[in-house]
Amino acid sequence: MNIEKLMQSLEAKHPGETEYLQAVKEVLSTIEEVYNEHPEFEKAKIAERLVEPDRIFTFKIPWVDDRGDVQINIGYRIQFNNAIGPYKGGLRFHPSVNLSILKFLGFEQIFKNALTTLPMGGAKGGSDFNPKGKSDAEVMRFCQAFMIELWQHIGPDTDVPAGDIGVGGREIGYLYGMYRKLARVNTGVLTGKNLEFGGSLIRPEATGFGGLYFVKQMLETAGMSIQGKTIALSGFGNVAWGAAQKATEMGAKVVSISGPDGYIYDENGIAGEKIEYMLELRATCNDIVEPYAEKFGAKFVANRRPWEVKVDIALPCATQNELNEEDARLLVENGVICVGEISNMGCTPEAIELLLQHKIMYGPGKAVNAGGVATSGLEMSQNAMHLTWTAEEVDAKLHQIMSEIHTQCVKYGRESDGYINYMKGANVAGFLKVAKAMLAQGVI
Ligand code: 2IT
Repeated sequence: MNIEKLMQSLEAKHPGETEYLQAVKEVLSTIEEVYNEHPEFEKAKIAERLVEPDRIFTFKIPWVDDRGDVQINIGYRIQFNNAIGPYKGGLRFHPSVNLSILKFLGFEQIFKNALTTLPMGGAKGGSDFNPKGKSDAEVMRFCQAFMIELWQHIGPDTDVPAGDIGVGGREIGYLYGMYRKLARVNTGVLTGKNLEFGGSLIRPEATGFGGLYFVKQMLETAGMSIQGKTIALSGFGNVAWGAAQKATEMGAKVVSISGPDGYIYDENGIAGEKIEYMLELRATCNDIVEPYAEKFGAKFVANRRPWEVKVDIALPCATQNELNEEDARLLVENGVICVGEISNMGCTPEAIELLLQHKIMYGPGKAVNAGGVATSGLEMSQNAMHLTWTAEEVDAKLHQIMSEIHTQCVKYGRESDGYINYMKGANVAGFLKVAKAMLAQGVI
């Protein structure tokens, strides 16, 4: 494989799609070695076929706001690869959403979903709709208008969307309601549903829980314990909430959360009612964390990110490229031992490079945050069987899946000096599964 040539041709075809090109480059450069050991991959042009989505839908979403004004947003669904199972991946509603961001997320999802051991292909979608400050009725009308366009392209065995940033239980409910009305069927077409209509226990917590199961195993593999460690989290959404719960339960101390306005440093630890307060913060729809400082007497640092705090473990839980080279340098200087991306592509390539150079344990999002989509896969299984599992059953399965992902990362990521390159391990393991499936099914 000639990565340089392939990247050049992608840059020419998709100029300015920086996040997408970043995600592709990372995967290609880590699978190069194994790719070249398999001439059949080259012959079937697996890499060239993998980097282009199967298809992309873009559509206009007109809706009426509470003042009676007409609003217009753009909607997307990117069906990237379904070689190992139905397209699967979340919907993101955020003003930053564009084709590049959704293509990077869809591309990552292929490998993440392959790692979960469940039969799910990769997809992503969303809209530039900004949920901030919107009323419940506006969110409902927007979700309904979004689904009027999307419903024909999805289904329980074709493409199963879910949540991502800006899309939680409320939005999934409104999307599901409109799907059900249009398609006239009740099926597991979306995951992240409420319990009353086919949702799974543990799904809201799953990304954070899975992330902590993975990080705990990383530490244990290096002969360390998570007990008593300090943790910096970014974000204050579903993912940070689940992560804070599980980290606290494991005996670690979470000292930060963050929002677009800055970060909270709580040296006493964010536990108990303080974790539940994150839900309240989110419900206000103002997208700020500062009120936490006033309520609990903690420190608020405006317009900065929490990576300047001295901690043992840093867990980005907010969005892509939220931890850059300078942040990584600060973390290393402050003695960080592990950085685990619970957000997708949370670290910039320069930050990753620096962490690897210093042999810091680094877990990439597609392994560390795979518990979310894995539990979505478990929701699909329950829907297909028309039954529900207990929280204990789902949690046990999630635990098992995270452990298997860890094993795969170690298998393909261990270097000659014993250091485990989890990025390489995750990319190679995910890639091999998808590549073998594509080979076996011919050129299609
Ligand atoms: O990035 C992710 O894996 C998600 N947003 C969850 C996707 C899913 O289908 O549950």
